[in-house]
Amino acid sequence: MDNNKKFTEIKSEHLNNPLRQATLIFLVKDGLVLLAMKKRGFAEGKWNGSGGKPKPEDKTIEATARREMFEETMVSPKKLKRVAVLNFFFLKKQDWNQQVIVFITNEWTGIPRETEEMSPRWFKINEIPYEEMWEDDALWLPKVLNGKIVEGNFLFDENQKMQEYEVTEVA
Ligand code: 6U4
Repeated sequence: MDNNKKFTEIKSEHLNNPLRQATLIFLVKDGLVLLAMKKRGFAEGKWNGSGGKPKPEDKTIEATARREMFEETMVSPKKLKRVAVLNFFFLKKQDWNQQVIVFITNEWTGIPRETEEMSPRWFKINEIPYEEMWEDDALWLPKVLNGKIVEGNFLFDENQKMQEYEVTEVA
């Protein structure tokens, strides 16, 4: 079966079987964006926003986003703007399938610090190191940094190479 057909089937299966969720937050100010290098586990060695999976004590996905950001970079975001809902499907590693809710904020308290899990660094928005990030980021991050709200679906193979994608601007 070709990947395109498979992609359509995988997406429709998940209409009745919601994906587990995860979060991402990007701090943005004065033409800079905070990225963090993941030091261990899933996505080790990639620059990304800060985030992770819900814990039972999180009442909302926004609470997860705030808790993860504080644990990983010691920063507490103020108002969060929800800018993307991204569904990631893996052909061979279905336990990696996830829906990532992406937020941006330009107000926070605290100064980003290195923690056991993440090493944060400010990048100019026009110097984001897309070649050292998840392959999908180049497709949606420029849009959300430009004020767009997006939805996306992405299919990856077992080597974390993207096979299929669709990104839609919703506002
Ligand atoms: P632990 O168990 O603490 O290591 P936790 O931090 O809860 O894990 P983790 O690291 O598995 O969760 O969360 C995955 C993180 O990776 C989330 O912030 C979402 C992000 N993510 C997953 N797939 C992504 C992708 N294709 N592109 C992207 N971010 C992705 O930009």
